[in-house]
Amino acid sequence: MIVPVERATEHSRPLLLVMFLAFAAACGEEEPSAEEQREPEHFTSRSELVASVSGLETPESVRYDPVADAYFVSNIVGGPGTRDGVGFISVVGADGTVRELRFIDGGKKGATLNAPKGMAISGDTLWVADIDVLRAFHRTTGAPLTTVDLVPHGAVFLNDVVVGADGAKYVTDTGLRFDAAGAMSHVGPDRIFRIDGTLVTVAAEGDALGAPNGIAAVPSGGFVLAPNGIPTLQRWAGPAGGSPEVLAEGPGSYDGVEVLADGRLLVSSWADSTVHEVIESEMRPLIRGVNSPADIGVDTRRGNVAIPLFLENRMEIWSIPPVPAGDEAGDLPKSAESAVPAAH
Ligand SMILES: [Ca+2]
Ligand SMILES: [Ca+2]
Repeated sequence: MIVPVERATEHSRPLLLVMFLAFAAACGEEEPSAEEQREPEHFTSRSELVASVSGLETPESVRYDPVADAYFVSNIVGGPGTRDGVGFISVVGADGTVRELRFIDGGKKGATLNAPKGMAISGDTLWVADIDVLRAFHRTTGAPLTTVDLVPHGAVFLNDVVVGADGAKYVTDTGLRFDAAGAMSHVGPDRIFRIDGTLVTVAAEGDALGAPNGIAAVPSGGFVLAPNGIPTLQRWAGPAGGSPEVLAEGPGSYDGVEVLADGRLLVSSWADSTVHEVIESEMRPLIRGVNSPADIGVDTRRGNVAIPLFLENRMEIWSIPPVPAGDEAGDLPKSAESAVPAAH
């Protein structure tokens, strides 16, 4: 077991969230001791804390908008699978200043949001995964634009969305269900949907996806997948590329994944409350002590990473340090670029 469910109960966390963790725990390996969960004294992060942003409500995902120089932050408010009509999207400046807490607010101005999670920006459209639909809003006004209903395609628990090199949207389906009491189960099917205009197809499906959570596009083509249910970070060439392959092994219970300009990857793990960096196929801790780190977002202007702390209703912004000196020697194959063949 890797996530301390008992500990969460002690702290009177909502049952839903405990159950959310329970899934991660059920899929993990060994539960770290309380000692291991604390910041190890010998560990000195190369990252520095830039800001801590409070006032959020079950923040699940962060997406940086380089045009606005701000982060969008999705707030679930309530259960992650509950169609309660309550949820909102915040705009937070790059320095951590909340510009507009409820930029898009479920139930207001024609907007519907139930349990918003992953987001992607395409032109002036902000796409938001919301349980079993993909919603589009205007990036600068927040006005609702359109909704792509994935219910007819069997969507269960949409989690993250990204725009691929081909311009289509790719959405992970973690395959989780919650009953009336808030108990969670993984029912599958694990899927990645592809949405091209109004055309929806299943681009990947099967247990090999390991309850897919985070997805990031690699500039040269293909994707990196951060599964919730297996400890393997994966590379996936795309719809024509077959099954995902092993990219790196780590603690599991992954949520967000980002590809950096230098080819490194950042991936968050609930299992050890850490954001890891991946250089080639090696995953190692970069930022520790971040409790329930959900879907991270990277400020590409400054080289910062924003980490939503799902269970703490806040977000932290940390600096991303350069590649360690020892790793600069030689021709360092870039993690993502080398692992994922270009999709042609
Ligand atoms: Ca909600
Ligand atoms: Ca997620």
